[in-house]
Amino acid sequence: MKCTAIANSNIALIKYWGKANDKLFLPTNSNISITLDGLNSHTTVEFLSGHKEDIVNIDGKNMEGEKREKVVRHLNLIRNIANSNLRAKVVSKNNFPSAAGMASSASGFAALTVAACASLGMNLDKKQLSVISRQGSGSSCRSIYGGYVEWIKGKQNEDSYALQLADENYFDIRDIIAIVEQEEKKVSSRAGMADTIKTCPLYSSRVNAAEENLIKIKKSIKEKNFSEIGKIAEFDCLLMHATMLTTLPSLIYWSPETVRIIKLVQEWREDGLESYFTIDAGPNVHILSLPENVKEIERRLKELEGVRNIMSCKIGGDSTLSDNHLF
Ligand code: 2P0
Repeated sequence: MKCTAIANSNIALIKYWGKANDKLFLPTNSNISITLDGLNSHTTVEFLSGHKEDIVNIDGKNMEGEKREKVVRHLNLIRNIANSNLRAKVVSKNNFPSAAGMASSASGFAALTVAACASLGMNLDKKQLSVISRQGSGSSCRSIYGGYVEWIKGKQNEDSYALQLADENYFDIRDIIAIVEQEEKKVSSRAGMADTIKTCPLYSSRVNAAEENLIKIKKSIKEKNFSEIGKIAEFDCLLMHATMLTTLPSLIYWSPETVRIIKLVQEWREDGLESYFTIDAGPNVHILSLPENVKEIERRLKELEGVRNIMSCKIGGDSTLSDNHLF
């Protein structure tokens, strides 16, 4: 059966940066994200008899090497669960620049999981889908859900999963993304976080702080307290980047434009334009704000020379199946 799924990307407010178990993709700390409306991966999967190999086409290119292997490994996991040995054709499109700190692996593996499991006739609930998706790429387990999402770290396979804290209509905050570079990053998140765990002397302090900040931000989400949500998200971002900076060899994902925008956001805030930044493993800056400030933030970003593109996102919904097949 041919099945298609669409999944949105997400931006973490409390970050995932490191695995307690590399094989199972168990994170060292529980983490929280918001799902991003309109930044999505759209993926069609069909399992066919008579094929010798999986075909993986992403954004119009047939994948080879490590990128293809990641997808094939995930298909193997799903085939194992479904007790199938059929090979698959996978065609996927992202509507945003991949691999520049835009978390294409999150939406990509969530859409792949939903489409592939449906294609093999598995009738799974969202929690089960998040457990499977997590093993393709950790942050993708959060993209199974819309809204405000927690990934509970767990101790073994079945108890490390995502759950929805609140849906996309609960509290309207926006993510205005300043794209300063569109190129693929030199060190992948997967390799970077493994190096950080091995070499960063600050690592355990940040994990402890993340667990405390997670409790605090859940309270702020419950109270719909944007100022607290923003402050905690910004602080956790800086804590994560502190561990990246103090990894050997050093992981500096920022560009000069990144630092410029960080400082501007802090100045804007002092002048009454309330906004907070968060940054993934890349140079682009996500600016969190309330709906009434979006236009003004976009206007100010447009004036900056180093900003190549601006994308403003509402909080998005769950991953879904679709009839809009790509082949
Ligand atoms: C996050 N990132 O919480 C953090 C913040 C990047 C910085 O999750 O090895 O692509 O596939 O599990 O999920 C990026 O890590 O890594 C990530 P794998 P993934 O969004």
